[in-house]
Amino acid sequence: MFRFRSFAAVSAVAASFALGGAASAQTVLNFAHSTAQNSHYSMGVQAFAKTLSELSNGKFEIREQAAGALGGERDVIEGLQIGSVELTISSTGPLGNFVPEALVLDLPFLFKDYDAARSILDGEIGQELLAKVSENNLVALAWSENGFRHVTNSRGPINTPADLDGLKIRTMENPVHMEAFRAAGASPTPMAFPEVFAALQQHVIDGQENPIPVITASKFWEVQDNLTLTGHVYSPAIILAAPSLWDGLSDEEKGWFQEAATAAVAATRAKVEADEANGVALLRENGMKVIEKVDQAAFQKAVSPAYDTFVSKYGDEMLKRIQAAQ
Ligand code: EAX
Repeated sequence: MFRFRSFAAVSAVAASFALGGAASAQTVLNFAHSTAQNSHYSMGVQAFAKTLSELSNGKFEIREQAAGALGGERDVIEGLQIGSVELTISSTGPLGNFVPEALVLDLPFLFKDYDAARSILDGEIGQELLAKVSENNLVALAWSENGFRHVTNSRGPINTPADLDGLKIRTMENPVHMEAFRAAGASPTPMAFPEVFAALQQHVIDGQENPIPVITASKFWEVQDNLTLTGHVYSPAIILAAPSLWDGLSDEEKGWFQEAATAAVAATRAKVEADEANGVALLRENGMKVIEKVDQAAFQKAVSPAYDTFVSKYGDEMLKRIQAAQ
């Protein structure tokens, strides 16, 4: 029988039980992402944090680690696998290095618009791909959203694919994107996102490509004069948890995390819509020259060899399912 040393010890223990376990240690979880505070990803993290805190009665506290504070997206995904980071919202850019089946989502001009992308990712195909991700020492909670990617550069206006010729374009660490820009005549330079702003500033690279929410949140107008709305890739994002976190949760707690992820996706998508509505005007106000109308078919043709390379390596079964579903 455990004997308490003093009356004070007895009353302290009794008090903690009397508060319904509220004295149970609060768990602080790092939630990392590569974009700025209050960006589309950040709004998702904030919604996740609020929902989880409410559902868990304050047991779980989310600490947002924005703007690549814990490293680039590839580093953070590796961190989830070893348990040094607990949660992230990441583009699928580097994901294919861990889950090759996810590379199909990075093919240029695959999704025709936001509605089609969201419907497919929220449906059977998306759930199948989330399960595939979770087979690779990761826990995939939900598909979120980065947005349709466009090209910026500091050399001059890009009106046609020929204008990409010889441009040093930073790409994500993604073989499909690198192949697409190589096929179009550019010189793809893979780089972790936290290094991009400085590389543009120092003209180590001429340009980069990202969705409007990232271009605006990163203030790329400070280092890029030209934007062309190519819309060449729909960039999904994904909410991932570390297995070391997930395996320690009860079934009820796992349900809380899933509900929080659902709230996060809604908040991110809402911010993407707001940025899509207002971002181009903001970029123009800050001095960028924006080309809105391009011959997308010409760009689609220029990057199409990326499909041949992809299919030769990974087959076309999932690709055809996604194309047939829209
Ligand atoms: O996920 O690396 C990229 O260009 C991504 O779009 C960015 O980190 C947001």
